[in-house]
Amino acid sequence: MMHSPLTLVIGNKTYSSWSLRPWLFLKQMGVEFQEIRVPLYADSSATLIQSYSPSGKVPVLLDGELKIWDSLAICEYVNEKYLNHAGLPENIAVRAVARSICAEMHSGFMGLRTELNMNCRRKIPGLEFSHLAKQDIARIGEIWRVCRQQYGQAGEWLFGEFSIADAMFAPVAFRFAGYGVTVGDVEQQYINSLLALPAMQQWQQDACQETEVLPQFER
Ligand SMILES: N[C@@H](CCC(=O)N[C@@H](CS)C(=O)NCC(=O)O)C(=O)O
Repeated sequence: MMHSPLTLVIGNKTYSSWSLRPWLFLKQMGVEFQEIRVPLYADSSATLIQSYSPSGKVPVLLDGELKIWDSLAICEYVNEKYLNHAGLPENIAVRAVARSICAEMHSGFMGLRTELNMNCRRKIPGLEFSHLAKQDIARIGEIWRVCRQQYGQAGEWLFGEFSIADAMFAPVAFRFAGYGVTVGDVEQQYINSLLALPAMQQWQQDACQETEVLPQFER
């Protein structure tokens, strides 16, 4: 059997939302890869991650000698090199919208990230969130509604077919489910689609097998 040249180095599946994004994109698009898991914030983590990743962060994709770090850069690279661009909408204007929401996710939503950190192992509904986090939740709902309604007719994803944009927003599905965030029908249907993916279920099952507990993400 021929080994795939690709290796994706990821963090703990329980906590590492940045790792989930390219992992899901590769799985969903049928790109084969080996996986190396480096548990985060342990004594040897920094040295080990640095040996793979120039940024000292995961995820990082190894393609032979080439290292591609950062979730979005990995998805874009795989899309160009292995998918003949099938991972983004074909139409240039729609593709620009898809890239805009990927960038918005990648560089924003600080309230959501800090107060609703991803933790695939637990459910804690009923928390009170700050105004900032509520604004983020509302904005994500708006993005999903607009995309589903304007560009999503061809399927169940933000742009119809599964794309990088869905991978970038996938951790939000675990977050909203875990924190019991109430959303509208369109958004809930989209969350259900994400949570029903075999790859998402596999990620969560793997997370539940992990033994590390990082108190900073368990408040
Ligand atoms: N912008 C980066 C963020 C990567 C990131 O923050 N990774 C975290 C784990 S989710 C990490 O490696 N933390 C380890 C550390 O900072 O020592 C991306 O999109 O990949």
